[in-house]
Amino acid sequence: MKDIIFEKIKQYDSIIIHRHVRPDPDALGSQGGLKEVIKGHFPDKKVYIVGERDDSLSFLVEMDEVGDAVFQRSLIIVCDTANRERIDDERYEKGDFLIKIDHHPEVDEYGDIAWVDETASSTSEMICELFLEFEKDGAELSDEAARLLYAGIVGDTGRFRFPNTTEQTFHWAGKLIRKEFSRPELYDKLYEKSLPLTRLEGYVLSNFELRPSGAGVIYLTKDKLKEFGVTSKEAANIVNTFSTLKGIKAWVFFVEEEDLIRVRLRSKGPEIHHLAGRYNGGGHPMASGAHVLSWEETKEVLRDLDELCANF
Ligand SMILES: [Mn+2]
Repeated sequence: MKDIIFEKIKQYDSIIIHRHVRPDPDALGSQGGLKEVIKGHFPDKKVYIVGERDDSLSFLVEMDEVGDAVFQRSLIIVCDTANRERIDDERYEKGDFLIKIDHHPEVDEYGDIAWVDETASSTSEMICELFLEFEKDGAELSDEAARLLYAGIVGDTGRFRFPNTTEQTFHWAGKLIRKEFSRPELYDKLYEKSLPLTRLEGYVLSNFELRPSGAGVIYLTKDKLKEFGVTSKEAANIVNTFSTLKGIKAWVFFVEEEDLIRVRLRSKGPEIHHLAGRYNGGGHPMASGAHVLSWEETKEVLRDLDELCANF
């Protein structure tokens, strides 16, 4: 599959790379890293990355402006996005040829070619694998590509702590850190927290519930977020805040937004992605997202999570 993708990249003069909405470091790292890899080896090609700007992660990479007309003659590559609804910038449909590169469980088969590897820690790790094709052709990995891919791997593995971290992950991390970029600076920027978010974290730690099943739960209403001056998206950064609690198996953050309640699920035990799938969501076995439309419905989610934890 990697060789076919490399051939496709060779064929096109114009390539547009997408990723999922509400990007995380892996989405941006794989997207930006792939652009760097292609530009590094094929400097004459036009390579663009698209999607909404994310202020908190703009230190990683900035998006490009691309006119509608460019899409028709372009190869489109979508990184780190399991289903079509989550692709940022729907103009991906207008492209000449579509490639999906992803490590989430396959829930929506899209693309003229799809390379899905659930055993990869991150899409950034997959881009490292894809780089091997470039290397065979004489390519060198740039420092900037290494910085971005490393950030993506660090993001999706929780700094190499999550069980998705494999020998391959360390192999690639080892290669990437030989390049010139500051890891301390990268970590500082990835994990810095604002004062309001730190205060909210204090609130979460004091108020979450640990249930007899081993499930943890916290409710963050719109009013609560407003009181602390934190957005729902920012609150996503503290979803692991009580993960080290003794006896906890899985947990959920219910975060109220304008017209829905976001369900952020994490686990150290039972697989929770099927549960997420039943509530308009999906994701990885140990990290998933979903949403419901009422507080009433959160009770059903919690009941399901209790059952998973009790049976684990
Ligand atoms: Mn990812």
